[in-house]
Amino acid sequence: MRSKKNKSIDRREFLEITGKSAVGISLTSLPFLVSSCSENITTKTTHGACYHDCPDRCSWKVTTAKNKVVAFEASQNTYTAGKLCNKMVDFPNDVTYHPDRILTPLKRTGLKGKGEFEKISWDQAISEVASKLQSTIEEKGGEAILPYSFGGNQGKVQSKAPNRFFAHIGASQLERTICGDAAVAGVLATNGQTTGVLPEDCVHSRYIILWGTNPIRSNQHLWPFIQKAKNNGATIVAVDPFRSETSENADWHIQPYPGTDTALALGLMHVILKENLQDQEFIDQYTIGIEELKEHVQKYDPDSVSQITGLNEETIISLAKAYAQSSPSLIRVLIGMEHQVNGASAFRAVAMLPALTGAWRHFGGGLMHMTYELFGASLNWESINLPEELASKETRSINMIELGKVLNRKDLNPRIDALFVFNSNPAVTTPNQNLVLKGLEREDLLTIVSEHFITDTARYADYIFPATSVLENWDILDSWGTPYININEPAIEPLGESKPNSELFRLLAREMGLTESYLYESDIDIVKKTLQSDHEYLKGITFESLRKSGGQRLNLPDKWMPHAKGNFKTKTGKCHFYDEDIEPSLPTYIPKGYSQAEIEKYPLHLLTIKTPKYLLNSSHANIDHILKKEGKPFLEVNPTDAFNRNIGDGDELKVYNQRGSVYIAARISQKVTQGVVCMPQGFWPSMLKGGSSANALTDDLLTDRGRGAAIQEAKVEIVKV
Ligand SMILES: Nc1nc2c(c(=O)[nH]1)N[C@H]1C(S)=C(S)[C@@H](COP(=O)(O)OP(=O)(O)OC[C@H]3O[C@@H](n4cnc5c(=O)[nH]c(N)nc54)[C@H](O)[C@@H]3O)O[C@H]1N2
Ligand SMILES: Nc1nc2c(c(=O)[nH]1)N[C@H]1C(S)=C(S)[C@@H](COP(=O)(O)OP(=O)(O)OC[C@H]3O[C@@H](n4cnc5c(=O)[nH]c(N)nc54)[C@H](O)[C@@H]3O)O[C@H]1N2
Ligand code: SF4
Ligand SMILES: [Mo]
Repeated sequence: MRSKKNKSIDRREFLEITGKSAVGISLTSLPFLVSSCSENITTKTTHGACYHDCPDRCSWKVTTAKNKVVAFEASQNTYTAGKLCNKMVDFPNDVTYHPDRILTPLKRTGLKGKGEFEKISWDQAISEVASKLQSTIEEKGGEAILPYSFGGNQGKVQSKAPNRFFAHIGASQLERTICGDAAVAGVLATNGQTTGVLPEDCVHSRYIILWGTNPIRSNQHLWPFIQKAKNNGATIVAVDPFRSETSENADWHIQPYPGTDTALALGLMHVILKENLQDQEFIDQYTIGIEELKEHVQKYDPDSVSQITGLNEETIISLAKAYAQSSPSLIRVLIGMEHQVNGASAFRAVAMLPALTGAWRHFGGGLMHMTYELFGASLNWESINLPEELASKETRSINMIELGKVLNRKDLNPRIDALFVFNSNPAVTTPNQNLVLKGLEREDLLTIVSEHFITDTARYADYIFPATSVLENWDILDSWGTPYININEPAIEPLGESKPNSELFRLLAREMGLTESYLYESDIDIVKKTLQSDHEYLKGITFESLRKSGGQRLNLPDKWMPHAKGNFKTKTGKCHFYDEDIEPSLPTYIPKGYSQAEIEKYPLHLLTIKTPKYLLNSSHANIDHILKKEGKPFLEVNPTDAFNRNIGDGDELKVYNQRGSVYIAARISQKVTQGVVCMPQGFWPSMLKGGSSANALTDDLLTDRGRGAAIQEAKVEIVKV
């Protein structure tokens, strides 16, 4: 069913549109040509923003002619600063016009997982799916239906509008905690809010610790600001068990054993307090629990912490002193470090350091984490949140991380009979992949997927709906990594028969005879309503202004220093070193704990992280030229571990544990310390030998707080094949 016709804007089509000759141009350079040679054609410019689950939330400008994209460029006026990342520069060709894109509804014809489908009409697809959902509800109750979605499209309309439909039909609720919840739970326990130092303000910092984050890859637009800080004299430190590109470009790379950051942070506090480097005045005025903390960190002396983290004592002492004696000092955390069983505690402990040293007093000093609270506070979320009558419904919650377990549980009452996936690709991104795939194989499971491509999840679908790309639908986009807001105006009409997620659920609701008006609000109305707010942050920001500009910075105070004078958002208004309502009351290093037999069988700690340059989670991994650029995946193995197993550079390996096996070549390097191995996350199982990718090895364990995913807590053994 895959069409071979290339629908991208090639040179010939461009010439047809402009009627002029142009040689050797790339899509991103087209606007210049259009403006210089387009007397006879009308072009239209619209503004939009990146929908990806990425902290940068870039803004862009799309030029179209005759309903075709002829130029796609980054905006200059926002954090994007004129440059999209390497994953997105060619987005119109890579996704919107890609020949493999799904443009009609599809119905399964072959066995589940085979990816064999026939085209059907929207009328047929909607009528069959609505009637199957209806009979599931009648026979088993709404909770037998599980919606499964995540950050595939972070536009508020295209991610949140479907929630109303599912809440209305009484479907099981999904705990969407695979990313960020453990990190947030940790920081909130200490500070009560996650919005600390804003990204652009790091240029004022003189000591920056990038703790468990890899901005050169995952937060690319922050990197120029970090470089600017460096040019201004800042020291850049990376704390990461993997020698990431960021670590390589830092002044100092500290490489602890994975999952030991709680101990490291407590060790730094031990040294700071012992050396009397704390800011006693800040502590007295704005924190609670210093005496309990002092007592608690006694046991995290450099010797003990050295044994837990694998760092030498001198490293721990030097880092503590250098951090406490530099000003302004900044710690940047994001998500990566949360995916450990001790993940939330690590964030909780690290978040205490700026209060201990009083770093919050100085512009550019403190903790930099997320920014979504700025939008939470200022926009009118009534536009899209569940209305009270739905929010108060009590339906069962299912944690997305346990999808494999849940689909396979026969004793669940009711069992999951229908799975509705959109904005996510769980066959690749959810832990315990083999269990997820086994669940998706269930003949008695109705699986419905809305997608751009036949992903490894969609291959198991009974019905696939074609989703519009971001260039074809309205949306409003807040941000979790910047203070910029964007609206996304459709640049072109939907291609083929694709429809936005929001429209898919309006059609289903109508077919099911639902009458409540909150199920039928139009996308543009939701966008406009979300902006209806008198909040000071939105001063000067309107639907029309955003339509003209694309993105705007929230109207924040000139110097954003949230905790210079305390003002923590905890229940006491102070920073909590100690909290008797939380178990444990102080952040404590509690490792998973393995039996001796387990350690002997699977001695290596596996990291499966976002090292690919051109993939965004599992997105874009199906695109040939991207895969070619990305190159094949490798498992990074420390020379000693390789030597002990007679493994040479480039050898084909089997990486295995009790959950699965992945076949991948070895790259022997110092990027990991002895006892740790690392493979990239994002490749699809169907593309790799053996039909498994990274998540075949990961566990569906939950984190200590936040019910997040301890995906990076996996042990494996490797053998040459
Ligand atoms: N290119 C690219 N960019 C992306 C993404 C992508 O897939 N590709 N994904 C986006 C998404 S969804 C997210 S959540 C963000 C994530 O952005 P980041 O938070 O920067 O997260 P990661 O890249 O997951 O992890 C960062 C680093 O944490 C390290 N790490 C793992 N375990 C530990 C630990 O126990 N302690 C410490 N100190 N470090 C540890 C990893 O080795 C890794 O180098 O990136 C976003 N940006
Ligand atoms: N081993 C391991 N596993 C991980 C991680 C890790 O570091 N290691 N990271 C975790 C993290 S932080 C995250 S955030 C998750 C990400 O997990 P997912 O949210 O599943 O991320 P993606 O793989 O990007 O899948 C998003 C899908 O949504 C589709 N999509 C995009 N736009 C639309 C739209 O408008 N409509 C519809 N219907 N579909 C759309 C895309 O085509 C894509 O297939 O993965 C987690 N899993
Ligand atoms: S993926 Fe991130 S860095 Fe790339 S264009 Fe989108 S928001 Fe910007
Ligand atoms: Mo994420």
